Amino acid sequence: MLVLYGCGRSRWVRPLWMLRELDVPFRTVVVDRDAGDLDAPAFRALNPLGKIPVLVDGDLALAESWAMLAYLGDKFPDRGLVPPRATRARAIHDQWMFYLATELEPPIWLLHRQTTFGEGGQEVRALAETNLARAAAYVEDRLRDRPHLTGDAFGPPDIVLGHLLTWRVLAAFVEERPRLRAYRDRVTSRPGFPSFLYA
Ligand SMILES: N[C@@H](CCC(=O)N[C@@H](CS)C(=O)NCC(=O)O)C(=O)O
Repeated sequence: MLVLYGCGRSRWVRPLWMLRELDVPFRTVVVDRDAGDLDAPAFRALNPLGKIPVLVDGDLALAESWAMLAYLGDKFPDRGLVPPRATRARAIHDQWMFYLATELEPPIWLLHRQTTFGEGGQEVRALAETNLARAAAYVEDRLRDRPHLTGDAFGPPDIVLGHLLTWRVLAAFVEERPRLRAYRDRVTSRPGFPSFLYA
């Protein structure tokens, strides 16, 4: 059986959401970061980086939430959440995944680190805010005439974007942008979204 390690509102929300959307059997292992679970040798054997999420499928222990979404989509092709490989639809899907990974998440991560842990000075913060505004404007424009990032169908890019838009550090930013706010509310209203983590 598939086993997913993680906790809280961390990036494990992404594969957890995906598994719930796929409606396939899986088991979760909730780790206690404060208790040092991520440093335990057994966990480091799964992910030497000591980070969550980790998805275990037989003898495969997979790190990186992005890879998990693609793997799960390909593993359960009949669910139709990830388009078949080497198709136009898959190319667009992958384009959005990589855009989110390389252009949108990094400035949000920097803002999170600075706001929460005081890392980086004002220059770093200003750069992050500029890059965030640019990437978010592109995403907002994309959502102007389609309900989801790749078109009509909901998929992994929406899982990642939906999750990013729930980050506390973005609360005010999203509130000021009605299209992003409506999108976030719509995708996080899906039954697959692990709303119990946000109660
Ligand atoms: N690029 C990785 C990032 C994984 C990551 O940084 N996870 C964080 C939680 S969201 C973590 O485990 N941090 C270590 C810690 O909390 O001690 C992914 O997308 O899965």
